[in-house]
Amino acid sequence: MFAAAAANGVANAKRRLVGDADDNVWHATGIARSFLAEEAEDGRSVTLRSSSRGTACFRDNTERVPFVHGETFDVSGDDLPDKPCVLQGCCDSWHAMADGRHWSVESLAERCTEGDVFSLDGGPGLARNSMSEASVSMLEYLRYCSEDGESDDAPLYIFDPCILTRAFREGTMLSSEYTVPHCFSQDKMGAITGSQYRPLPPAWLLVGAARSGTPIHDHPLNAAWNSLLDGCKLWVIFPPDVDEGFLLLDEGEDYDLSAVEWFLWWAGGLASADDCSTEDSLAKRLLPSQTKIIVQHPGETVFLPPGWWHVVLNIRTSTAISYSLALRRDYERHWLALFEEDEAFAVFWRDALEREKAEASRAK
Ligand SMILES: O=C(O)CCC(=O)C(=O)O
Repeated sequence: MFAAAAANGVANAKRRLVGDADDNVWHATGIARSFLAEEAEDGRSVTLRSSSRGTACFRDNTERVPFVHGETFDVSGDDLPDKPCVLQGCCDSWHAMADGRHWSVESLAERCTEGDVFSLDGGPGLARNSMSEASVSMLEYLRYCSEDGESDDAPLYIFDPCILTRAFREGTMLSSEYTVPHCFSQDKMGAITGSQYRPLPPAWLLVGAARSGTPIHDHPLNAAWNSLLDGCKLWVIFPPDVDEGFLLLDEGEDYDLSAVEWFLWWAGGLASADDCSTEDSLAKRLLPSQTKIIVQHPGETVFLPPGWWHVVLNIRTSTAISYSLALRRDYERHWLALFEEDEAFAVFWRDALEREKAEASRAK
């Protein structure tokens, strides 16, 4: 079914990411051999088991908000919650969700041109530093998900910044198959996208094999929304003022925990099997009380205000769309602090917004 050349894509990507290091580097922790993620029947919790590190249950404790496009929140996003939540209904009419699995990795592989390559992240101890260092076609990635990816401890993850400019083989733009929810349509950072202060685009296509994920990080100035189209994701989200000890960021300069290692570190903190059948799960006992846990299912959109730390694990092979933006209220709240920390950035941003406003009123 797959072209013989396909393996070279992943092999080359791995070489780009870890140089000529022994191939063992991808299997050194043994996680792939010993790891199991089980979703509860009610869809609200995930138990992670690792023979070497223990068992931990993560139970969803995050509010669901029914969402109607054009109605539920103001177009500026001013009345969005100040806490992470899950919006239900944003994706209901999206073509990307038609037939349930329209944007599954299998369907994307069929619909994308073979020559189109997508940026990858990931790899052992590399997740944060490997952004867009290598790329593969969707067909190569599909094969990776069911072959080498199964034995890689922290699998490669398509984290592609070109969703806005990509087309399927038949010419349809990817971005025409979903709609940005109206409350996220006004990005105050749009005026500085592409500049030194916002070099990365705001919109990403994420396609991740089971056990791939995004290591812990925050977006200090930007809100984010992430819609899941296929698969299942497990999120742990900490408030901006969390004690940094919970983030597991302080293990030394070269230490770069992949998402799966982060989750298993917590599992290792338990002496005996964690009981997921009660509300007294791992999260409740070990993590700070404001921690949000989300078991995200297709059609659900996670909303994150700026500054909330998050770590995300693909429990099954998953496809998602991820956007970041500066809401008007956040620009107003954070500008002064930004000015004190980085005057050049703050002034550049303010001036760009003023230019944008002047151009818009000239165009009227
Ligand atoms: O779905 C994921 O892997 C999370 C993505 C994420 O954290 C981000 O885009 O900031």
